[in-house]
Amino acid sequence: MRRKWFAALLAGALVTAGVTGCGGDDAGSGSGSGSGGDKITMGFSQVGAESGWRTANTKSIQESAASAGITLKFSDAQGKQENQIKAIRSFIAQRVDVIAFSPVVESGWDTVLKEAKDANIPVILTDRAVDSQDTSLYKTFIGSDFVLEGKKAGEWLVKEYQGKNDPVNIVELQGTPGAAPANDRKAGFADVIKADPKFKVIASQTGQFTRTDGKEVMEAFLKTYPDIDVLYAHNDDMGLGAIEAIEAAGKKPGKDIKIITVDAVKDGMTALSQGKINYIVECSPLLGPQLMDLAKKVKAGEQIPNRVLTEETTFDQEQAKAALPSRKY
Ligand code: GYE
Repeated sequence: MRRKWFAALLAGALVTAGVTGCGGDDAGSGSGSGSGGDKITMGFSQVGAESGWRTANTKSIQESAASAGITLKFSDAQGKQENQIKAIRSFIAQRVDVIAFSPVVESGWDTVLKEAKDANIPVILTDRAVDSQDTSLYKTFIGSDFVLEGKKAGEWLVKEYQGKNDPVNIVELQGTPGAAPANDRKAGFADVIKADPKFKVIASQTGQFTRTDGKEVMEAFLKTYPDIDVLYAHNDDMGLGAIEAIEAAGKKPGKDIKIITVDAVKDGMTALSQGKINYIVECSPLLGPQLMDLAKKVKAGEQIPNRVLTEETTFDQEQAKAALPSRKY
Protein backbone atom coordinates (compact mmCIF):
# COMPACT_ATOMS: atom_id res chain seq x y z
CA MET A 1 0.00 0.00 0.00
CA ARG A 2 2.78 2.32 1.03
CA ARG A 3 4.48 1.69 -2.29
CA LYS A 4 1.38 2.72 -4.21
CA TRP A 5 1.33 5.98 -2.31
CA PHE A 6 4.92 6.70 -3.09
CA ALA A 7 4.35 6.00 -6.78
CA ALA A 8 1.40 8.37 -6.83
CA LEU A 9 3.33 11.00 -4.95
CA LEU A 10 6.33 10.72 -7.17
CA ALA A 11 4.14 11.24 -10.20
CA GLY A 12 2.54 14.22 -8.46
CA ALA A 13 5.90 15.71 -7.61
CA LEU A 14 7.11 15.43 -11.18
CA VAL A 15 3.99 17.02 -12.59
CA THR A 16 4.20 19.87 -10.11
CA ALA A 17 7.86 20.45 -10.79
CA GLY A 18 7.40 20.24 -14.54
CA VAL A 19 4.45 22.53 -14.88
CA THR A 20 4.75 24.97 -12.05
CA GLY A 21 8.44 25.78 -12.12
CA CYS A 22 9.64 27.98 -9.30
CA GLY A 23 8.00 31.23 -10.27
CA GLY A 24 4.67 30.20 -8.77
CA ASP A 25 2.85 30.65 -12.09
CA ASP A 26 0.66 27.59 -12.20
CA ALA A 27 -1.45 28.56 -15.19
CA GLY A 28 -1.05 25.22 -16.91
CA SER A 29 -1.56 22.90 -13.98
CA GLY A 30 -5.13 21.86 -14.49
CA SER A 31 -4.54 18.30 -13.39
CA GLY A 32 -5.49 18.70 -9.74
CA SER A 33 -8.55 20.19 -8.13
CA GLY A 34 -6.26 22.49 -6.20
CA SER A 35 -4.17 24.49 -8.60
CA GLY A 36 -5.70 26.63 -11.28
CA GLY A 37 -5.22 30.33 -11.93
CA ASP A 38 -4.61 32.46 -8.89
CA LYS A 39 -7.18 30.77 -6.75
CA ILE A 40 -5.64 29.01 -3.79
CA THR A 41 -6.97 25.74 -2.46
CA MET A 42 -6.08 24.90 1.11
CA GLY A 43 -6.51 21.51 2.74
CA PHE A 44 -7.02 21.96 6.46
CA SER A 45 -7.02 19.11 8.96
CA GLN A 46 -8.59 20.14 12.25
CA VAL A 47 -8.08 18.27 15.55
CA GLY A 48 -11.79 17.86 16.26
CA ALA A 49 -14.46 19.72 18.21
CA GLU A 50 -13.32 19.03 21.75
CA SER A 51 -13.66 22.52 23.21
CA GLY A 52 -15.07 26.02 22.86
CA TRP A 53 -11.62 27.09 21.74
CA ARG A 54 -11.67 24.58 18.91
CA THR A 55 -15.13 25.65 17.75
CA ALA A 56 -13.99 29.28 17.62
CA ASN A 57 -10.81 28.27 15.81
CA THR A 58 -12.73 26.33 13.16
CA LYS A 59 -15.08 29.27 12.64
CA SER A 60 -12.16 31.67 12.30
CA ILE A 61 -10.48 29.48 9.70
CA GLN A 62 -13.64 28.92 7.67
CA GLU A 63 -14.67 32.58 7.71
CA SER A 64 -11.20 33.85 6.91
CA ALA A 65 -10.82 31.45 4.00
CA ALA A 66 -14.11 32.67 2.57
CA SER A 67 -13.20 36.33 2.88
CA ALA A 68 -9.69 35.76 1.51
CA GLY A 69 -11.14 33.97 -1.51
CA ILE A 70 -9.34 30.74 -0.60
CA THR A 71 -11.07 27.45 -1.33
CA LEU A 72 -11.00 25.43 1.86
CA LYS A 73 -11.11 21.66 2.05
CA PHE A 74 -11.86 21.14 5.71
CA SER A 75 -11.46 17.83 7.46
CA ASP A 76 -12.29 17.03 11.10
CA ALA A 77 -10.01 14.33 12.56
CA GLN A 78 -12.19 13.68 15.61
CA GLY A 79 -9.16 13.70 17.85
CA LYS A 80 -7.29 10.97 16.01
CA GLN A 81 -3.84 11.32 14.51
CA GLU A 82 -4.52 8.51 12.03
CA ASN A 83 -7.42 10.53 10.62
CA GLN A 84 -5.17 13.56 10.23
CA ILE A 85 -2.57 11.52 8.40
CA LYS A 86 -5.29 10.17 6.09
CA ALA A 87 -6.61 13.67 5.46
CA ILE A 88 -3.15 15.02 4.68
CA ARG A 89 -2.52 12.16 2.24
CA SER A 90 -5.83 12.87 0.58
CA PHE A 91 -4.92 16.58 0.27
CA ILE A 92 -1.65 15.53 -1.35
CA ALA A 93 -3.50 13.25 -3.77
CA GLN A 94 -5.87 16.12 -4.62
CA ARG A 95 -2.84 18.34 -5.12
CA VAL A 96 -4.06 21.25 -3.07
CA ASP A 97 -1.87 24.37 -3.09
CA VAL A 98 -1.19 24.41 0.60
CA ILE A 99 -1.83 22.10 3.51
CA ALA A 100 -2.46 23.47 6.98
CA PHE A 101 -3.19 21.47 10.08
CA SER A 102 -3.30 21.56 13.84
CA PRO A 103 -1.47 18.42 14.94
CA VAL A 104 -3.40 16.52 17.60
CA VAL A 105 -0.14 15.25 19.15
CA GLU A 106 3.46 16.40 18.73
CA SER A 107 5.20 13.27 17.50
CA GLY A 108 4.87 10.91 14.55
CA TRP A 109 4.59 13.35 11.65
CA ASP A 110 7.87 12.97 9.78
CA THR A 111 6.71 10.43 7.20
CA VAL A 112 3.59 12.24 6.06
CA LEU A 113 5.28 15.65 6.14
CA LYS A 114 8.02 14.24 3.95
CA GLU A 115 5.36 13.00 1.53
CA ALA A 116 3.95 16.52 1.29
CA LYS A 117 7.40 17.98 0.81
CA ASP A 118 8.22 15.48 -1.91
CA ALA A 119 4.98 16.45 -3.64
CA ASN A 120 6.03 20.12 -3.42
CA ILE A 121 3.04 21.06 -1.34
CA PRO A 122 3.90 23.58 1.39
CA VAL A 123 2.67 22.83 4.90
CA ILE A 124 1.72 25.39 7.52
CA LEU A 125 1.35 24.26 11.11
CA THR A 126 -1.34 26.09 13.02
CA ASP A 127 -2.04 26.18 16.73
CA ARG A 128 0.09 23.17 17.78
CA ALA A 129 3.69 22.24 17.08
CA VAL A 130 5.29 18.98 15.94
CA ASP A 131 8.54 17.61 17.35
CA SER A 132 10.11 16.85 13.95
CA GLN A 133 13.82 17.62 13.94
CA ASP A 134 13.73 18.50 10.25
CA THR A 135 12.13 21.94 10.23
CA SER A 136 12.25 22.08 6.43
CA LEU A 137 9.22 19.78 6.50
CA TYR A 138 6.97 22.77 7.11
CA LYS A 139 7.06 26.44 6.15
CA THR A 140 6.00 28.01 9.38
CA PHE A 141 4.24 27.45 12.67
CA ILE A 142 1.60 29.95 13.71
CA GLY A 143 0.26 29.77 17.24
CA SER A 144 0.74 30.49 20.91
CA ASP A 145 3.66 29.97 23.24
CA PHE A 146 2.15 27.30 25.47
CA VAL A 147 5.12 27.18 27.86
CA LEU A 148 4.65 30.88 28.48
CA GLU A 149 0.94 30.29 29.14
CA GLY A 150 1.82 27.69 31.78
CA LYS A 151 4.29 30.11 33.31
CA LYS A 152 1.70 32.87 33.50
CA ALA A 153 -0.63 30.47 35.34
CA GLY A 154 2.17 29.63 37.80
CA GLU A 155 3.09 33.27 38.30
CA TRP A 156 -0.45 34.16 39.29
CA LEU A 157 -0.41 31.38 41.86
CA VAL A 158 2.91 32.49 43.31
CA LYS A 159 1.53 36.02 43.75
CA GLU A 160 -1.76 34.82 45.18
CA TYR A 161 -0.01 32.85 47.93
CA GLN A 162 2.76 35.32 48.59
CA GLY A 163 3.64 35.63 52.27
CA LYS A 164 1.76 32.45 53.18
CA ASN A 165 3.66 29.41 54.32
CA ASP A 166 1.06 26.65 54.50
CA PRO A 167 1.30 23.94 51.88
CA VAL A 168 -0.79 24.59 48.75
CA ASN A 169 -2.31 21.40 47.37
CA ILE A 170 -2.77 21.62 43.63
CA VAL A 171 -4.59 19.27 41.29
CA GLU A 172 -3.97 19.53 37.57
CA LEU A 173 -6.22 18.63 34.67
CA GLN A 174 -4.01 18.07 31.66
CA GLY A 175 -5.01 18.36 28.02
CA THR A 176 -4.85 15.53 25.50
CA PRO A 177 -1.82 13.31 26.22
CA GLY A 178 1.03 14.09 23.86
CA ALA A 179 -0.49 17.36 22.61
CA ALA A 180 1.83 20.36 22.56
CA PRO A 181 -0.45 22.53 24.73
CA ALA A 182 -0.72 19.74 27.33
CA ASN A 183 3.03 19.11 27.46
CA ASP A 184 3.99 22.75 27.45
CA ARG A 185 1.35 24.14 29.80
CA LYS A 186 2.34 21.49 32.32
CA ALA A 187 6.05 22.24 31.91
CA GLY A 188 5.73 26.04 32.11
CA PHE A 189 3.59 25.87 35.24
CA ALA A 190 5.87 23.33 36.95
CA ASP A 191 8.89 25.45 36.13
CA VAL A 192 7.51 28.48 37.95
CA ILE A 193 6.04 26.81 41.03
CA LYS A 194 9.06 24.60 41.71
CA ALA A 195 10.88 27.59 43.21
CA ASP A 196 8.68 27.31 46.30
CA PRO A 197 8.27 23.88 47.96
CA LYS A 198 4.94 24.86 49.54
CA PHE A 199 3.34 24.28 46.13
CA LYS A 200 2.54 20.61 45.74
CA VAL A 201 0.90 19.08 42.69
CA ILE A 202 -0.84 16.23 44.50
CA ALA A 203 -2.59 14.83 41.40
CA SER A 204 -2.27 15.42 37.67
CA GLN A 205 -4.32 13.61 35.08
CA THR A 206 -5.70 14.15 31.59
CA GLY A 207 -9.18 15.51 31.12
CA GLN A 208 -8.77 15.36 27.31
CA PHE A 209 -9.53 19.09 26.97
CA THR A 210 -13.25 18.26 27.33
CA ARG A 211 -15.90 19.28 29.86
CA THR A 212 -17.11 15.72 30.36
CA ASP A 213 -13.69 14.35 31.20
CA GLY A 214 -12.81 17.39 33.26
CA LYS A 215 -15.88 16.78 35.38
CA GLU A 216 -15.26 13.06 35.76
CA VAL A 217 -11.62 13.38 36.71
CA MET A 218 -12.37 16.17 39.17
CA GLU A 219 -15.03 14.00 40.81
CA ALA A 220 -12.39 11.33 41.34
CA PHE A 221 -9.88 13.89 42.66
CA LEU A 222 -12.43 15.22 45.14
CA LYS A 223 -13.12 11.72 46.44
CA THR A 224 -9.43 10.91 46.89
CA TYR A 225 -8.18 14.25 48.19
CA PRO A 226 -10.29 16.07 50.77
CA ASP A 227 -7.92 19.04 50.96
CA ILE A 228 -7.52 20.47 47.46
CA ASP A 229 -6.62 24.18 47.47
CA VAL A 230 -6.11 24.86 43.77
CA LEU A 231 -7.16 23.45 40.42
CA TYR A 232 -5.02 24.20 37.40
CA ALA A 233 -6.86 23.14 34.23
CA HIS A 234 -5.13 23.30 30.85
CA ASN A 235 -8.29 24.75 29.29
CA ASP A 236 -11.56 26.45 30.21
CA ASP A 237 -13.73 23.51 29.24
CA MET A 238 -12.10 21.10 31.69
CA GLY A 239 -12.28 23.82 34.34
CA LEU A 240 -16.00 24.30 33.65
CA GLY A 241 -16.60 20.55 33.94
CA ALA A 242 -14.63 20.52 37.18
CA ILE A 243 -16.76 23.39 38.54
CA GLU A 244 -19.82 21.17 38.20
CA ALA A 245 -18.06 18.41 40.15
CA ILE A 246 -16.92 20.85 42.86
CA GLU A 247 -20.42 22.27 43.28
CA ALA A 248 -21.93 18.79 43.38
CA ALA A 249 -19.49 17.96 46.18
CA GLY A 250 -20.86 20.92 48.16
CA LYS A 251 -17.81 23.14 47.74
CA LYS A 252 -17.52 26.63 46.29
CA PRO A 253 -15.45 26.91 43.13
CA GLY A 254 -13.23 29.99 43.20
CA LYS A 255 -13.37 30.13 47.02
CA ASP A 256 -12.88 26.69 48.60
CA ILE A 257 -10.87 25.67 45.58
CA LYS A 258 -9.13 28.35 43.52
CA ILE A 259 -9.21 27.74 39.80
CA ILE A 260 -6.83 28.76 37.04
CA THR A 261 -7.56 27.89 33.42
CA VAL A 262 -6.27 28.66 29.92
CA ASP A 263 -8.13 29.89 26.76
CA ALA A 264 -10.54 32.67 27.82
CA VAL A 265 -13.51 31.57 25.74
CA LYS A 266 -16.84 33.22 26.61
CA ASP A 267 -18.06 30.49 28.96
CA GLY A 268 -14.78 30.58 30.84
CA MET A 269 -14.83 34.36 31.03
CA THR A 270 -18.41 34.26 32.32
CA ALA A 271 -17.40 31.86 35.12
CA LEU A 272 -14.44 34.14 35.89
CA SER A 273 -16.66 37.20 36.07
CA GLN A 274 -18.91 35.28 38.51
CA GLY A 275 -15.92 34.40 40.70
CA LYS A 276 -16.08 30.66 39.98
CA ILE A 277 -12.76 30.78 38.18
CA ASN A 278 -10.03 33.02 39.63
CA TYR A 279 -7.69 33.58 36.72
CA ILE A 280 -7.54 32.81 33.01
CA VAL A 281 -4.53 32.85 30.73
CA GLU A 282 -5.65 33.81 27.25
CA CYS A 283 -4.97 31.62 24.23
CA SER A 284 -6.40 33.09 21.07
CA PRO A 285 -8.15 30.75 18.60
CA LEU A 286 -8.54 33.51 15.99
CA LEU A 287 -5.73 32.26 13.77
CA GLY A 288 -7.68 32.33 10.51
CA PRO A 289 -6.75 35.77 9.08
CA GLN A 290 -3.01 35.27 9.66
CA LEU A 291 -3.15 31.75 8.29
CA MET A 292 -4.77 32.88 5.03
CA ASP A 293 -2.30 35.71 4.73
CA LEU A 294 0.63 33.33 5.16
CA ALA A 295 -0.86 30.89 2.66
CA LYS A 296 -1.03 33.65 0.04
CA LYS A 297 2.56 34.63 0.69
CA VAL A 298 3.78 31.05 0.49
CA LYS A 299 1.90 30.57 -2.78
CA ALA A 300 3.45 33.76 -4.15
CA GLY A 301 6.89 32.46 -3.25
CA GLU A 302 7.47 35.18 -0.66
CA GLN A 303 9.66 34.62 2.36
CA ILE A 304 7.74 34.15 5.59
CA PRO A 305 8.99 33.91 9.17
CA ASN A 306 9.31 30.33 10.39
CA ARG A 307 7.47 31.14 13.62
CA VAL A 308 4.46 33.42 13.98
CA LEU A 309 3.49 34.03 17.59
CA THR A 310 -0.01 34.87 18.75
CA GLU A 311 -0.37 37.87 21.04
CA GLU A 312 -2.14 37.12 24.28
CA THR A 313 -3.00 38.49 27.68
CA THR A 314 -4.38 37.28 31.02
CA PHE A 315 -7.63 38.04 32.87
CA ASP A 316 -8.67 38.42 36.48
CA GLN A 317 -12.30 38.88 37.55
CA GLU A 318 -12.53 42.64 36.89
CA GLN A 319 -10.76 42.36 33.55
CA ALA A 320 -13.11 39.55 32.54
CA LYS A 321 -16.15 41.68 33.36
CA ALA A 322 -14.77 44.49 31.24
CA ALA A 323 -13.84 42.25 28.31
CA LEU A 324 -16.93 40.05 28.18
CA PRO A 325 -19.32 42.36 26.29
CA SER A 326 -17.00 42.57 23.30
CA ARG A 327 -15.63 39.03 23.49
CA LYS A 328 -15.87 37.43 20.06
CA TYR A 329 -15.66 33.79 21.10
O1 GYE B 1 -6.33 25.39 24.55
C1 GYE B 1 -7.90 23.71 24.00
C2 GYE B 1 -8.11 22.98 22.75
O2 GYE B 1 -4.50 23.58 20.94
C3 GYE B 1 -4.49 25.70 21.96
O3 GYE B 1 -6.80 22.84 22.21
C4 GYE B 1 -5.29 24.51 21.59
C5 GYE B 1 -5.99 23.84 22.73
C6 GYE B 1 -6.93 24.71 23.52
O4 GYE B 1 -8.83 21.87 22.85
O5 GYE B 1 -9.10 24.23 24.50
